[in-house]
Amino acid sequence: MTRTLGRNGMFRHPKKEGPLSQFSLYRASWCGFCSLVERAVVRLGLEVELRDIDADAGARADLFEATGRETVPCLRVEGEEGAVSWIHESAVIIGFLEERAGAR
Ligand SMILES: N[C@@H](CCC(=O)N[C@@H](CS)C(=O)NCC(=O)O)C(=O)O
Repeated sequence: MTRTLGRNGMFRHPKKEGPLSQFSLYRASWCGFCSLVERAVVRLGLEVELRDIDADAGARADLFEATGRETVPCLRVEGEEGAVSWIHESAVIIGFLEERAGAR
């Protein structure tokens, strides 16, 4: 199952004219570190697709294929030109999102 926090999963830098990126948060409902990231997404007013690795076997498979782990939270970042990166660690993810939101 795919849900989106925010409007449509796409994010444009609110303060600068920047590239359009798409963020997908791989998460699980029981994961407290995931909740921390989700709260930051709401606080920062970002739009992030949620991919639940328990509810969606494809999401779990995508995460494992890309990272070699099933650890959540993990943020998939796809830039406008298609470059993809995967970020683990809730504190690192939140720091990245804060920077992208212009919050620091
Ligand atoms: N230090 C990490 C901890 C992440 C973590 O421990 N995730 C747990 C769920 S809360 C997990 O995915 N464990 C299963 C695994 O690593 O395969 C963070 O802050 O994101």
